[in-house]
Amino acid sequence: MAVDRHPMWESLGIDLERNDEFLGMLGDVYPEVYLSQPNRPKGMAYFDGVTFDIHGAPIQEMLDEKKATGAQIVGYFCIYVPDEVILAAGGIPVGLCGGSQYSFPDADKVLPRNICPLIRSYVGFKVGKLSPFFESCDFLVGETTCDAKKKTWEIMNEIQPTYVMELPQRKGEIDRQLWRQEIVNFIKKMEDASGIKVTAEALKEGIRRINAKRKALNRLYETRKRIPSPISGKDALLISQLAFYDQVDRFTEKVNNLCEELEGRIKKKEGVVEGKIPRLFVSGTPQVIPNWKIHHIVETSGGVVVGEETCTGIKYFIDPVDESGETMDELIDALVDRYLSINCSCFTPNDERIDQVIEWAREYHADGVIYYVLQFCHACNVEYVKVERALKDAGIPVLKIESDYGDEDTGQIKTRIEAFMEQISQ
Ligand code: BJ8
Repeated sequence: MAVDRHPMWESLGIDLERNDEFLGMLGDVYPEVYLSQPNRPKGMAYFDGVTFDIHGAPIQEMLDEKKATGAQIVGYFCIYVPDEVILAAGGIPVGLCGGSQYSFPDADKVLPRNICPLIRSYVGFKVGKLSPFFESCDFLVGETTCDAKKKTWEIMNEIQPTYVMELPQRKGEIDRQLWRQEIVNFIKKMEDASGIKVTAEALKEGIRRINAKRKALNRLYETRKRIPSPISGKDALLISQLAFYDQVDRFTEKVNNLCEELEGRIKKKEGVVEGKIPRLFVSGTPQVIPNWKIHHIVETSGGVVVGEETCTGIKYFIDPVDESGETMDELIDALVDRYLSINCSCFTPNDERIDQVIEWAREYHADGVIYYVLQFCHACNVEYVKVERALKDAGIPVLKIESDYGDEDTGQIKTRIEAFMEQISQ
């Protein structure tokens, strides 16, 4: 029997009526988008369960851990924030970006409407008291990436304590020094908040645990390189999205279990869909749960998404942190190196990202790339000029889709994606 989560939500001050309404909507959409897919791997049952109880079990688990150990629950919004440090101070990291338009009216009370939907969504969840993740957090960690996020932290800090890491926008030596100092400062912030001294041993263990998670995700994505892919793009995307919410070690184990099943399918040359179908690779802005729009359109139009270059994809798990260091200095250097190797559009120049898109599109045997831009993400939008040029030079077809979280443009996007798939299938 399902556990009644209302007492827990009430204790967190959640708007119960609207939370029920939001979860009801999710409960209506999920079967249509996910459970209706044919030939799903059995291992997806675990991830379905997490999604169905997304505002329940993961929250209760965090609150129980906090009660037992005094762990700080730390909300973050960008993959540059090193969750290894949060773990090393006995904390619980949780990703808080927003993927739903449900909370837009709440955000509009404190922010202009014409901003990136990802930001508008998470601000709305906070303002409207719609997210038990937010309400469980001791503090938030923002970062100086795009302008919209950077300025939003000032507003967020008026509502919930928000610590900001200064991320450089170039990758020279001076930038490296700045980022190193920012990681040192963040360690101090975690120590002050938790009352726990971060030792080299604890940091090494945090790195080991997050590396294990990244390795499991990498293993999952390796299976998607196969023709035919043993898993749908929607299912793989869901797992990448849940990586920001689920308990680290159990999530790692469940992803590895699923990979065993997928590797078994590969041995039997079994795909999630049989026959030759267009393979698409998605590049661009992150797709936060429950934003499954592009994948759903592709996979209900006869194609399959075989990889995502985004932060809810390869960028999150590629390149583990070097675990060989023994001292704090060595481990911090390893964190600096690894995190500065992420290629966000906020950096200039950012040519490594363009090379990566081409390299990964090839590795994943993609027939074409969908470049997905959330409305008002100027960095990602402008960077497309160079990405498009490079992809065309490499002979890889590309389609740019700019969209937000609404459904109004679904029909138009479907028509464009269908035409694109037809063109690349010839
Ligand atoms: S490393 S992509 S998670 S900043 S989509 S809020 S950039 S306007 S999410 Fe991001 Fe870190 Fe970069 Fe990744 Fe701004 Fe663009 Fe919105 Fe964005």
